[in-house]
Amino acid sequence: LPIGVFDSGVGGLTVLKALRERLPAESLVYLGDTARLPYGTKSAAAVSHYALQAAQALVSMGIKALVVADNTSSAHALEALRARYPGLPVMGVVEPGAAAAAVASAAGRIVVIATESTVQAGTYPRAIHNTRPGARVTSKACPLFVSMVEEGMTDGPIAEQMARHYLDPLFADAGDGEAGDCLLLGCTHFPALVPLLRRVVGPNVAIIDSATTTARAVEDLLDNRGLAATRTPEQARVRYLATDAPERFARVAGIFVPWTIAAD
Ligand code: DGN
Repeated sequence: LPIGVFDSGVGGLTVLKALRERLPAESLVYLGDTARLPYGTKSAAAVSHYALQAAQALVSMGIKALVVADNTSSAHALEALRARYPGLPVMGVVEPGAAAAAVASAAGRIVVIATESTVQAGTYPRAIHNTRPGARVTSKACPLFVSMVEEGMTDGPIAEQMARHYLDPLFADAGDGEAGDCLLLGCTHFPALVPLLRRVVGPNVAIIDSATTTARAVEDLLDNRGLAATRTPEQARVRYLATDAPERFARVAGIFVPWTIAAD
């Protein structure tokens, strides 16, 4: 059976890409809920409702594990999903990203950037404090980054101005030792901005991408449960489903993955 990967839209392809790199022998089925995106501006109740429906669609198709690539759904609905499917391994992006940031941050001054709804949920700070109770966590909603990336503006003067608008206040070193020392990317779209973000925050800030940390966590989870694929990478299949506008999905996908996609 494949691993089911769910996102509100196209951005979760950053997680799918990390999964393919880490677990090339696994078949994957990706569901982007393009009909109802963005989740990032919606209430906890709406996001949870959507996430449970999307998970049900994947479960009905037959999957051996569920990866919630969408940060907003992971922030609001992970416990509900685990409770609904007790026999199914369910992995979100918040726990692996938070744990990696807690370890990578030298001084424990972590800045989480995410959608408004993820920030509101407070799940990232809670998860970071589970690993590192003394960390100072600042959360910053960066909603404009999402549309900017979907427009293909991952660098250049406008993108840089936007990044400085959001991040300079949190990373500018005023000499008081208060500047952030770790930037946690708490949204599917943000890995596409890494070269720009690196320039803006400088060389000494650890940048943690929850897509790659999640792929590692999924590998461990499958190994622990004895569910890892026994086939060869050539036999692995990847399928893409979108709940609306598959043409737009396929087009915007090019920003996130270097291969061509046809969505059903
Ligand atoms: N996939 C969403 C997230 O990771 O929070 C970003 C896109 C959105 O729904 N706004």
